[in-house]
Amino acid sequence: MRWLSLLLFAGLALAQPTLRLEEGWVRRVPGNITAAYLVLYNPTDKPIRIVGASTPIATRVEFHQTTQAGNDQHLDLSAMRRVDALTVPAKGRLKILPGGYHLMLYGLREKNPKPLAEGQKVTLTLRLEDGTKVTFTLTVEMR
Ligand SMILES: [Cu+2]
Repeated sequence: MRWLSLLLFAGLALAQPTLRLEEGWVRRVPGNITAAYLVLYNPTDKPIRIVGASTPIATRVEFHQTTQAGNDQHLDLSAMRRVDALTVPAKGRLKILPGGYHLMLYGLREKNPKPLAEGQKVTLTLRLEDGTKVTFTLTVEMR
């Protein structure tokens, strides 16, 4: 019986997600496009590359880098560029925060009968380079 418990415990430990979400929110906007921000911690000793993302509230999610400080607030399309992947360093953090990177969410109107509401919970699934997927819950906020 003790061995069985140990095996179960080991199994659970292995099934733990490789990335931890420390902070995450989706900006509440009236329009069809918004941005999501998150801080991810990688507890492993290898870098983790994120190659894709999806959420039920948007038709498409892209990784963007803000190229001019300050324009992030208005989601100025001329002040951002798309990047293919994001890397969370080994035993370190990736801060996807205003002025740096953001996740661009397109097609909100197609997916949501009502505009996003303050405090609404939104799931976001990240696809890692090794094929695994991790899902986090973000909150819709006006900030
Ligand atoms: Cu963008």
